[in-house]
Amino acid sequence: MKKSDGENIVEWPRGRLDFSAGCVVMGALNVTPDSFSDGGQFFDTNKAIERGVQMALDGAAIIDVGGESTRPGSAPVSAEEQIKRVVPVIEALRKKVNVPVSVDTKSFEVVEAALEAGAAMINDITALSDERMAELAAGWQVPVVLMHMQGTPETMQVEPKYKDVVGEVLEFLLSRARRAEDLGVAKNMIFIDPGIGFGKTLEHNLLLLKNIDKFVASPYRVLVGTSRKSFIGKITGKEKPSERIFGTAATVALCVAGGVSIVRVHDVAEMVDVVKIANKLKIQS
Ligand code: HH2
Repeated sequence: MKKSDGENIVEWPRGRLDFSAGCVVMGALNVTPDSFSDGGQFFDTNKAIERGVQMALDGAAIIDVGGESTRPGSAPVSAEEQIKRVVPVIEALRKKVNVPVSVDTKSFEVVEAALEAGAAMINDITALSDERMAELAAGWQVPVVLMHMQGTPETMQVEPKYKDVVGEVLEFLLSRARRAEDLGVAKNMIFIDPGIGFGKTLEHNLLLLKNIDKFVASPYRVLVGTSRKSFIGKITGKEKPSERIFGTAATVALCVAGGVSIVRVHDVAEMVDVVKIANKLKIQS
């Protein structure tokens, strides 16, 4: 069941992911008024649905729907409000697209409502801090993304500190992944994510990306989200997230080369091309 055993197709009752070409793209769809990357462009339900459909046409393998911004300094959004934002979008997308729709939330109540509405995957930036979520994932037999974060979005960028960022993040993710397995989630349904930008300085982000092979060498598939993030702006001098597309492309290509299975991005059409080329050029180990 290990990924290294050549299991390239991951299939479950509500979805399927094919890794035989290498990496696949997850489209990030924020049904929020205040996300850092798209600042409310898809807050309107119909606009969000249209964007999700376009992402699938552009080659996204997963559409990740979130109703709460987690940008540095952001305040939590109630479960009730998140449900109001994401459920109509998930309900519509499950009928309109034939790729799995995931829900990006740390709230058990939101996951429950999203699964009822047809979500096929859970993306939890708190890596199942609420263990009831693992039970939901196991019960519904859906994949789960476990992401590392130091602190909370409100405070995480104040003064992130690690002795050994790569070792600590990896150890945390492995212990959460093992716990998820203990709670009944199958190994091939677990994706680990170092959480780029979540309680990390520029140096921390670079170290994690340069050492992504250590995560890939684990028994779990790896997801990475670098898209339009501020560390890219710090290097390129691009203030506006929408000007960070080429910077994002560099990180995506290198993640693919490093063996990452899923990249979470906003610019789906562009990054699908990057991934297709990088998948072909990847030196097979
Ligand atoms: N990054 C963001 C949100 N969710 N999930 C995972 N697994 N990994 C990530 O790196 C990740 C994530 C932040 O990006 P975005 O959703 O565009 O911004 P915001 O939180 O402001 O809505």
